[in-house]
Amino acid sequence: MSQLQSSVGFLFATLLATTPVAAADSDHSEHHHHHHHHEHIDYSKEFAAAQPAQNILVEQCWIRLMPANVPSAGYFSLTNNQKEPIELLAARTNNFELTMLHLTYEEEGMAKMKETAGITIDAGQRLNFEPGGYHVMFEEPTTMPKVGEEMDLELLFDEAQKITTTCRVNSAKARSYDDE
Ligand SMILES: [Cu+2]
Repeated sequence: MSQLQSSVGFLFATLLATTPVAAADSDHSEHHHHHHHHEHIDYSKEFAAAQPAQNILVEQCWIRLMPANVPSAGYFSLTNNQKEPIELLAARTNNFELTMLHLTYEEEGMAKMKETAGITIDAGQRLNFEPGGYHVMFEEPTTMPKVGEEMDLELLFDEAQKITTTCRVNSAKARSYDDE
């Protein structure tokens, strides 16, 4: 049993969702399995019922792919060209069992993580998901993507709207869409 595996039970038992990680630079390499999985809401019915969104743009989606036993992260830019605020509720992919909306933030010089229930983007605004901020977190791979391939990602919004986008799969050392 690796040190990571043996520490998981301890982490689950003792840590809250906002767990300090070692380096502000990195969202995910130190970001082991310390989420509150039981708080995760199942949106599969809402995904199935949702219709394609109009006037919401998802651009430059990329995945920072980590080894299978470590969470991977997804980033993109989201533009709300609708006349009302929109709320991003959830994300899903066929490649990972567990997909969460996550926010990295800094507190007392430490980078921390938390799961966010919904992310509002005002009319006419763009929100960039990027290292050190909002990201989609992927765990429990069912089909592990490969660097250089593409991975589909579905985003669910309020008002029963959804978007499917295609993400570039980049390596663990990537820090941007163009940084393979
Ligand atoms: Cu995260």
